[in-house]
Formats: sequence, structure tokens, C-alpha cells
Amino acid sequence: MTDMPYTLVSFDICPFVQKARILFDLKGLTYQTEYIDLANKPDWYLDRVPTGKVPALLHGDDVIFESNVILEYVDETTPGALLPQNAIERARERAWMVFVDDLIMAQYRTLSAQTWQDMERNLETLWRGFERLEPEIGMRRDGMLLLECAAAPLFSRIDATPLLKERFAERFGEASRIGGWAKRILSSPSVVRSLPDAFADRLASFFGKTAAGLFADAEQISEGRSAA
Ligand SMILES: N[C@@H](CCC(=O)N[C@@H](CS)C(=O)NCC(=O)O)C(=O)O
Repeated sequence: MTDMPYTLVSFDICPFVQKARILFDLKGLTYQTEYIDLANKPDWYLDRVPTGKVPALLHGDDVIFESNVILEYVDETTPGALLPQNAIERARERAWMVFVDDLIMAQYRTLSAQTWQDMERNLETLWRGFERLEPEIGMRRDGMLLLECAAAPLFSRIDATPLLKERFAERFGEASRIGGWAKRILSSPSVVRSLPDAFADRLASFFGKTAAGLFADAEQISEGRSAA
């Protein structure tokens, strides 16, 4: 089963795709990437993937969709399981992965906010989510497990967005659990390799036109603040 080639259907800056890229790298698995245009999805994709979203994993005749399901499938069918053996620990890991998905969506709304107020509201949702995560992080062992793969896209985007980076450092110093966790995740070579070239520029050009000053220079940011 595992000797069949994998194809990951992708969009270059999709956070959900990034999770799968990290896991493939952690496990030393090779795979092909097929990019599709999300604004004009090919018929073959819409026929095979009911949600029409990326990522999807093509493996032999099978199509696996939903990033968390892809992570579990790859983890289960390849050596070196990352998901815990114990049922309750496995359930906790899965539950927090779903929780983190909601934070990815809050971050997307932050980056695509049309107004400063909207940006602030969604950023607060993201920060509160991190605060809820803190006790769980305190109980985790070191290393990259599936929750770290799932959360990494949040920290990659904070790190690549000057305003979010500054705000994150103000709210969660490196001495905090979340700050330390972020640092550990961002320093994983698999996370570094999961990003497309010129990621920060790519992100800025994708969101730049709509983000409420997030990618603008300092002067525009302070104008945004006073207008809020
Ligand atoms: N719950 C899905 C979310 C995937 C998702 O929202 N992907 C976005 C790109 S980052 C997408 O395909 N958007 C296009 C669309 O919704 O039609 C997962 O975890 O795989």
C-alpha cells in the first residue's frame, strides 16, 4: 500500500495543505504535488472530491480529502505512528486538531479583514484560542506529533506577517507556553521545508489588497489604528 505514489492536490499557500507537507517530510515520504486553480477548479477534481477543497490526497485508486483525515491516513499506513496508541490520548489529539482548524479559519478572517475593527475582532478570537490551548501544551512531550503539524500553519503565518508577529510577541512572550511551542514548531526543519519560496511575499500579495493594513508599512498601520 505504502509503495504506491502519493499525489497531494494543492494550492501553494493553503494552510491545510501545509499540514500534510509537514507530515510527509517528517516521515521521509516522497509525493508529487499537483496544483489546481481554486478559482477555476478542474472537472476531474470536482468529480472526485465532494468538498471541492484542497488538499486531497490521491493514492492508487483512492482519494482522501480533509486535511486531518489525510494526516491520520498517512500516519496509520506508514511506519512510525505519531498518533498516540492510547484511545483517550488519541481522542484528545484529534479534538485539539479540530480546535486548531477553527483557529486557522480565524486567522484567515484576520488576514482577509476589510476593516481594522474586523481584523482586531478576529485576531482576538485567535489569541483566545491560544489561551485555551495553553494547559494542553503544558502536558505535551517534545517533538512533532500530529497536533504540531496541524498548528504549524498558524505560526508560519504569524511569523510571516509583521503586525501579527509584533502582536503575538506582546501577548505571548517566548517564556509563555504558547510562545515556546511556537518557537519549537517554527524551528522544525520539516516546517521550514513545508513553505513555498518567498512565502511572506506570496502571502502579502494574496491578502495584501484586502488585509486591513496587515501588510502595509508602519505609517499606514497607524492610520488604520486611528481610523478604527
Ligand atoms: N476542512 C478542510 C479545509 C480546506 C480548505 O478550506 N481549503 C481551501 C484552501 S486553503 C479551499 O480549498 N478553498 C476553496 C473552496 O473552498 O472552494 C481541510 O481541512 O482540508
